[in-house]
Amino acid sequence: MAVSDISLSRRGLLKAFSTVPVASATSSFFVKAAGAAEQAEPLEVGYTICDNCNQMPMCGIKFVHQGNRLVSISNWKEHAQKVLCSKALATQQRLYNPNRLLYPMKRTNPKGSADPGFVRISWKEALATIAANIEKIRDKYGPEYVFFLTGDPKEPRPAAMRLARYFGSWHYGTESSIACRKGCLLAEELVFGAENAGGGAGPKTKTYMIMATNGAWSKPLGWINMVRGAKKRGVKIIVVDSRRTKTAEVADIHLQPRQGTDAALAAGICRVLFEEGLYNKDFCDKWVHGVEEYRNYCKDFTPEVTEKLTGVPAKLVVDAARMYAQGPGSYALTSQSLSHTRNGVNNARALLCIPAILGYIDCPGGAMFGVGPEGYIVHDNGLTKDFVDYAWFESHKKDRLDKDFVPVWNHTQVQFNPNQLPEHVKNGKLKALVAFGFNVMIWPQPQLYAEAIKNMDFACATDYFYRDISHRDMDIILPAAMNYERYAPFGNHGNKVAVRKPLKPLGECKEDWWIALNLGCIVDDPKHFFDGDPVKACDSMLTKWGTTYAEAQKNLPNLTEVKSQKQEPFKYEKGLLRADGKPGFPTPSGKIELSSNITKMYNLGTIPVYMEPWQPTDKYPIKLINGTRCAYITHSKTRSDSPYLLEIEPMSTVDINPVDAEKRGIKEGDKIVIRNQYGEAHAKARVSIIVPPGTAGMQYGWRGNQNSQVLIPREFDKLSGYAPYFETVVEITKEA
Ligand SMILES: Nc1nc2c(c(=O)[nH]1)N[C@H]1C(S)=C(S)[C@@H](COP(=O)(O)OP(=O)(O)OC[C@H]3O[C@@H](n4cnc5c(=O)[nH]c(N)nc54)[C@H](O)[C@@H]3O)O[C@H]1N2
Ligand SMILES: Nc1nc2c(c(=O)[nH]1)N[C@H]1C(S)=C(S)[C@@H](COP(=O)(O)OP(=O)(O)OC[C@H]3O[C@@H](n4cnc5c(=O)[nH]c(N)nc54)[C@H](O)[C@@H]3O)O[C@H]1N2
Ligand code: SF4
Ligand SMILES: [Mo]
Repeated sequence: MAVSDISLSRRGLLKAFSTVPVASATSSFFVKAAGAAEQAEPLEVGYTICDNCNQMPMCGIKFVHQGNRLVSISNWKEHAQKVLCSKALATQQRLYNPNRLLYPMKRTNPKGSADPGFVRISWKEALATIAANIEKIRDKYGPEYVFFLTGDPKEPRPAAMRLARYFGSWHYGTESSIACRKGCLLAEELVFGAENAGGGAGPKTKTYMIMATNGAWSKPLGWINMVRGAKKRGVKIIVVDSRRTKTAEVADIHLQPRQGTDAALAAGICRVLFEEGLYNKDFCDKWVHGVEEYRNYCKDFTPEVTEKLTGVPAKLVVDAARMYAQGPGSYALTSQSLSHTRNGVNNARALLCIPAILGYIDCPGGAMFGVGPEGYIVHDNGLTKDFVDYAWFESHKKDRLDKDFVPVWNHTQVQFNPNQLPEHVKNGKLKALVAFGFNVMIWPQPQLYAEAIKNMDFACATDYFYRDISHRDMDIILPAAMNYERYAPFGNHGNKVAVRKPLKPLGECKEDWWIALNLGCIVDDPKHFFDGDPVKACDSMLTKWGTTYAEAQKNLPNLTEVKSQKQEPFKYEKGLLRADGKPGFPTPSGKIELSSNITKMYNLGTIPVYMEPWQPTDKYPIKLINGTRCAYITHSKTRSDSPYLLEIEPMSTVDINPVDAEKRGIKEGDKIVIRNQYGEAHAKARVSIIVPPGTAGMQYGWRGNQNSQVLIPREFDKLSGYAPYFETVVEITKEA
């Protein structure tokens, strides 16, 4: 049987759906569905966690099922994140999408064939084949020649990382080591020595700076309600965003820098704080390293120079600095946008210097460091340090292939940055890929990465769907159970955990944790893999926190409280931030570092300097922000999986300012072509003031000739190794 990528048209998909007995979110269908099967099994309640925007921790879903059939979903009111968005409602359609991958598949035609000839095989054959292939490579070359990768899905990560660990490969990467929050996390670690993306505006917060995040569309709905609530209480809100977003519309001051110029804006704001004596001198003297160096650097960034570089009016630069200084202030740092330019990490570091010199860190009303149960390190890095043997990954950093490419990343991160995959495969350094939820379109110039994967000795992936562009030249594709059908992982919210009461998987789907653990049982000692049981794997962490999966299930619908560190201010004074227990921050100097000792060590500068981003040219006069988030889309996923969401936007849509549209004779809804020296992509125009003149904005992730990743060059930030997805310049024309 040959499978093709989602081949049904939207109408075809909708038609297919009408035959699938799943309820829509409307109550009329619910009643009908329930009534029709009255004689059969009773209606029961289940609980799970939404995964449709790939964030962690996610929102809770309560669902009604009849036997193994999902009937309806609703807010899980006792959960920490309880208001579901459009993408969550669409997970019902995703679950019963007729194109779901339901069985393990193996390719039967040679790589590169128009039809890969995938045929159904048993789990036994699938796992044995994968194990045999990667063991052969381990025996012949070494375990590090096998590259383990998870895409944006966060839920498979702890199990996948554990598999890499006990297989013996330190080449474990994720979407976050390719292009996501870890670029900003790296900035936070360079400045504070630890993760601190800010947080909400608490009861003691007086001023709140939202740094390049449009949480109205990118975060669970509670976030924008938090911002609106703060505004009502009189908190002064400053939004730094190159577009006029829903979030920016709540602001008291909206600073709208030209894309990629945030380091100049931050230097301009810090200059005002220094010159007017508004910064916290005592805090800086005691706890901040590099103040004089940065202060000297900022001297050139007068409000007028700042205006020239960033486009932000000089008066607003001054007003914003004075307003934010009336703190205590908090902030929210973007998950991704700032990090997706060639100077991305420095742009993020520079913005973090503002709250740092004001002393807004780890104090009441300011930005606190996160706390959690023992060893908790969020799912990105494996849930707990013990679970993935963090220390082992630390000890192998210098063996990793990214050490010359991105030495600062290599020094600070346990995940391998695989953005040079084409080079590593060409040089024979990576020979096999074991992937979980992987999308080749994550990369700039994705065709080069697809080619690299084709040239590997062996490749396999787990996914909800067969994705032609990512999977066609792989050897084995495995069907992953969806969020309604799995136990692992549990959710974590501060001192509470959320477990699930799931359905049985459709077809022969298996949860990612089951797949990773059972593969682990073959290639290594089953004791390391809990005999292949995801619940036992969860219990290895939960028992340390004072509960078990079964106990937490008994508490449903309530979340279960676990032993956890208490949140408290001034942890740095009490020696609670550093591994050695001494007061201070976990940086080399023990202070907040405006001037980084780590970047200095690798001759990559000291303070976060401004670097001019690529400028529009006569030929390519429009700056393209290629990939902002939008409320009803997640990356490449929701395009074909959920007809509800395609109804809202059936094709790639580019925001273009009315001035630019008029110049080009483009009207709302016109088909357009976006071009630059690297390639072209097709889309539809939305004429909108969300973008300023000279800038266009779009979502990435559309397939075929709408794939905008071809427009991005492989030029990487020297600190993070991330691609400049948001920095490109293009021309946009009406399609002939
Ligand atoms: N131009 C541009 N490029 C970007 C970005 C941008 O803004 N612009 N953003 C970057 C960022 S921040 C991110 S996070 C990435 C997006 O990262 P990607 O990894 O590209 O994200 P998705 O499109 O969600 O693709 C993930 C794949 O995993 C599958 N999947 C989903 N959930 C599961 C699961 O639980 N298990 C399994 N086995 N499979 C699953 C989906 O079906 C899909 O095929 O793109 C990055 N690249
Ligand atoms: N609905 C939905 N939610 C999601 C996702 C999704 O796909 N869909 N993906 C999740 C993932 S993986 C991630 S990483 C997060 C990302 O979450 P966010 O970081 O909030 O996402 P973006 O919308 O990409 O970027 C935020 C804002 O940065 C602005 N911006 C772009 N470039 C610049 C610049 O140079 N300077 C300044 N100051 N502003 C700039 C953009 O205009 C945009 O409004 O969202 C997560 N949430
Ligand atoms: S924000 Fe929406 S898609 Fe994301 S986890 Fe919550 S309900 Fe799901
Ligand atoms: Mo991301």
